[in-house]
Amino acid sequence: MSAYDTNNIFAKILRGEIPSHRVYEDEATVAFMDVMPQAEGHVLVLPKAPSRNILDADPATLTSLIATVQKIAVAAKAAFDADGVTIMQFNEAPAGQSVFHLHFHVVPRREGVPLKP
Ligand code: D5M
Repeated sequence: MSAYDTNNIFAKILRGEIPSHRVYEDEATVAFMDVMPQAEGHVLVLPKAPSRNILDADPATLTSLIATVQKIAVAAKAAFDADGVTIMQFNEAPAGQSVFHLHFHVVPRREGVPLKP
């Protein structure tokens, strides 16, 4: 597995070098809107700690991250009046990862509405 690249786009967002629509932040985690949403209200949740993906993340990072994922899932479901929430997370390019800073996708879902590709 490659090393963490400090110039990945989410590292730049965390450093404030490029803009994002931030919806949540605490001492360990950040959440912002996905620019290519697969459904209305698609949020990305990531740790501030520099993990490439779940394969190199330490347990403390994962503990705080999953707590924020749950908070965002509950909030997004309510905010978008959704019927459910899809949570996705990809590790390395063959598995679908395109930005190499650990993140979870939190996607509010409505009955009968498929995810956009
Ligand atoms: O998904 C990476 C996700 O990151 C993908 O859904 C698009 C999104 N993305 C890419 N650039 C940005 C910026 N600048 N702001 C917000 N969202 C962004 P992956 O899980 O790596 O396949």
